[in-house]
Amino acid sequence: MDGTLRIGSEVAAALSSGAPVVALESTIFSELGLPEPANRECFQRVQAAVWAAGAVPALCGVLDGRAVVGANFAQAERLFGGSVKLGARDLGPVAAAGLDVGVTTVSATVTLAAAAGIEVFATGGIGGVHRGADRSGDVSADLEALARHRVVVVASGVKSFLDVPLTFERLETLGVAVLGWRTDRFPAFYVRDGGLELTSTVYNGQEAAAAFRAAGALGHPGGMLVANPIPASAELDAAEVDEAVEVAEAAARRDGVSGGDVTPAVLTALAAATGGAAVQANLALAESNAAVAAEISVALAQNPVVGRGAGS
Ligand code: PSU
Ligand code: MN
Repeated sequence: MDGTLRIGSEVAAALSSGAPVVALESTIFSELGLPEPANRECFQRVQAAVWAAGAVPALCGVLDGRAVVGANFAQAERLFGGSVKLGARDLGPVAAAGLDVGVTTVSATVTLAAAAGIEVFATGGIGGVHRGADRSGDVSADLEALARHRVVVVASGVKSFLDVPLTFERLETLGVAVLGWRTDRFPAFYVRDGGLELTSTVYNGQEAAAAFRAAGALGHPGGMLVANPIPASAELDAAEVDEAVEVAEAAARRDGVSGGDVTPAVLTALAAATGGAAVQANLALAESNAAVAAEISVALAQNPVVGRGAGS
């Protein structure tokens, strides 16, 4: 490696011994994803959930012109304060330009995970097809990244401010399998049932790992989405969420927000519109997704691909 990609020592040791590792994005832990101090609490809970299941967390981001996979404490602190949001396409240019701090979205983090040889990634929700995308063309690069890299992505579906049915269709078009984690309904982030039926369900890490290994053995080139509904105790009321989304989107439109700024702006407005309930829900589902991802990574580590070492 020429130094453009730096793998933290604990993560590097885990990867070389075939131990389970879970990649984490940094956008959700920055002000673009969660307000202070919920961002730190979220990271602490996510990290603890990964450790508790016997895996090593690998927080990803860009620091001083290098992609970091497995940020240490000081590096994590810098990432939490980051305000430059990076998609997959941004990685090369910002590394070459020597960007000081950049937070990685799902698309960028999945790309880095694949480059580092990490097979599992956990987040809150993935990006998707925005409402009105027929005119704006706003479709998150997260979807293409899932299709392109052999990484299991654990998320609570897509946020309800996206077009959930269109996002679901796009995942099919892109060849991304969606496995429900103990559910046959596609979750919609703050709510457990996004109104769409899934064709595959897995009940534990072994089953998810088996599906991923089989897909790989059969030559499927891309990743897989494991859709884990928000814990029932943290679920928000669907009607209230819809109402808050309307308010948040209207505010974003009024302020002329577009492109990559849309998601952070709507998240901030949603937090305000729900009196913080959306933030608490976000923490609960992120923690749950981390636990599921860690369980899957443990199962994958017990069943490595023969003839393919870590990092290749
Ligand atoms: N969902 C969340 N919190 C977030 C995001 C999604 O609950 O912070 C971030 C993720 O990093 C995701 C990105 O990859 O938003 C998608 O942004 P866009 O729609 O601009 O592609
Ligand atoms: Mn977008």
